Amino acid sequence: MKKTGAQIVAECLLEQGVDTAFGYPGGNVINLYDALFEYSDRIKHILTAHEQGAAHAADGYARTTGKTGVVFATSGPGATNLVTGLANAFMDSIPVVAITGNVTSSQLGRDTFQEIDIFGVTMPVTKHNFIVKNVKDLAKVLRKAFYIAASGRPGPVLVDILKDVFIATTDFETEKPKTIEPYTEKVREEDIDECVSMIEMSKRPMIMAGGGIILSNASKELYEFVKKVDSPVTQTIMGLGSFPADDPYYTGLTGMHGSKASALAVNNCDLLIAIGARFSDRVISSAAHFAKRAKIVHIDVDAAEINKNIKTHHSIVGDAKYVLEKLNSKLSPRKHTEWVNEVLEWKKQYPHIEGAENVVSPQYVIETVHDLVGDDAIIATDVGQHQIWTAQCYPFKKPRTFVTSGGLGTMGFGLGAAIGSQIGNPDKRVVLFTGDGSFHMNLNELVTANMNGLPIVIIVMNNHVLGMVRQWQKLFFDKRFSQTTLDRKTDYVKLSEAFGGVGYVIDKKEDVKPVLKKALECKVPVVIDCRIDRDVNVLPMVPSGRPIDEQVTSLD
Ligand SMILES: Cc1ncc(C[n+]2csc(CCOP(=O)(O)OP(=O)(O)O)c2C)c(N)n1
Repeated sequence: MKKTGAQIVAECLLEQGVDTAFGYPGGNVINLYDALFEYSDRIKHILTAHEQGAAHAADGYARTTGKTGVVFATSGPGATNLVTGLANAFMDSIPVVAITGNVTSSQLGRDTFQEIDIFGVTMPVTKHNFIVKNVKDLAKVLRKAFYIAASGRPGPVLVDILKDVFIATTDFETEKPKTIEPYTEKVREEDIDECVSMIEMSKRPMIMAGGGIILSNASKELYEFVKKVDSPVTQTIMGLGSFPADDPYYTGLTGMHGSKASALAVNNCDLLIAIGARFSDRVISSAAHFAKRAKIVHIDVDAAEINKNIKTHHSIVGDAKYVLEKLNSKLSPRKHTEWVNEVLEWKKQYPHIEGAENVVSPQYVIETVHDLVGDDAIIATDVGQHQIWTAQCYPFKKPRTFVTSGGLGTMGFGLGAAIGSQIGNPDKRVVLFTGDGSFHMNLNELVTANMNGLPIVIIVMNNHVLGMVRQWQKLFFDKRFSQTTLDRKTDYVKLSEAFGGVGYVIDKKEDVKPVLKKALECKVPVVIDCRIDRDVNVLPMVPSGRPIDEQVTSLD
């Protein structure tokens, strides 16, 4: 049947099971938006305030639903506004398909109004990208884009489509999407056996779970593996929720702001098994000192990650779920009582650093939120101290309940991501912890949350400073607080009301629970101005490049 390019885009989305997309219209996607009008009963379009917000929303939607997020933008500034969002998804391996319009073929290369080589611009921040100049290629390219975004190591894919391609017509037949099989090609029986025998020889094993566990839906298999190996387990920030935080084997977060127990366990184990983790600098700090008494086994879907940041002794390239299933089937249960007890003792000896009593401590606020919303809620964050406090003390128990910008560290990610999470999970509670700096970057998206009646609870951890940078200035720059004191005059209650929502203030400890309870009863977005002390630090912390067990535990 003959269809226009614009209709083909919509048909291909339906084919891929897409029922929700985020975006913002403009001249070079006007034909696409015109076609979407006809599909509005099957494809829900969420109009954001800004394309960056749309990209973060598509990203949050993908993280929490396990589906591919979709975002549309027009050419030029619309497309460039997506760049941070795409880079963010790229760094955290999140499947997103971005569809942008461009000028017509006859205008291409003439610095036409709103012309930008978005294909070139996004090359380093996408897993793959395409430019479509002929309508006959469109369906094939879109199908490929969805396949690439979600297969192997997921990531964002951009499809740039010339305006005349949206208008031109061609024959179109629906096709069943290619099933995405887990990546298993490189997993050899000998590799599994080698890993099993390394585990059998180990007396002090340690497991490090990364975001790859969540992406491959391997939490159940990880749980079985941990119990079988009888090993303590730590998680990277991207791995949070892949293993239940209340399990006795869990030693807490790893890395720069990780727990002391995790750092000691990593640096005293004789076998470190990292699964779906990429040994980022935030995790290993100094490669020379990381897991220095251990043989390292790296299990990852991306062969390019092996030996990139750390030299490993053995690796298995493949889908985490599949590899863990294999390992579990071959492994007989081990016992490492003495080692596990030693690690548990560290856990007792070095509990995570609590906030001060009788003040609105961020830790208390975060723990109280958990008490009120339970284990199924989705917790999003922005970037800064509030993000790390959340990662350290929110007891995540389930995958896809923590939404944070791990790799890129994007301030302004949180609100868009929370919106995408709530749209994708209408029956779940979504709470956003943000900082006064981060929130101001993209608070325009309050309009989207309100327009769509999303009951997101937004907790601004208001310390009146760019806390994380200020903390570094305290430690490394002799307290010269250059441009990190905000003291903004924003009235968050009025701000929220201006957008159609509700606002509350928390400025003493007794307010925390009642205000949160009231906020959770609202059916509209709520902004809470949660006033905390500007001198609360994120501790422990490891100065960059130092061994992870050389933690700073006080900045005074
Ligand atoms: C877009 C962007 N710009 C700058 C930074 C650098 N940065 C990292 S944390 C931080 C401070 C965050 O302040 P705030 O959002 O108030 O959170 P807090 O640390 O106070 O909890 C800054 C400026 C960043 N991560 N992202």
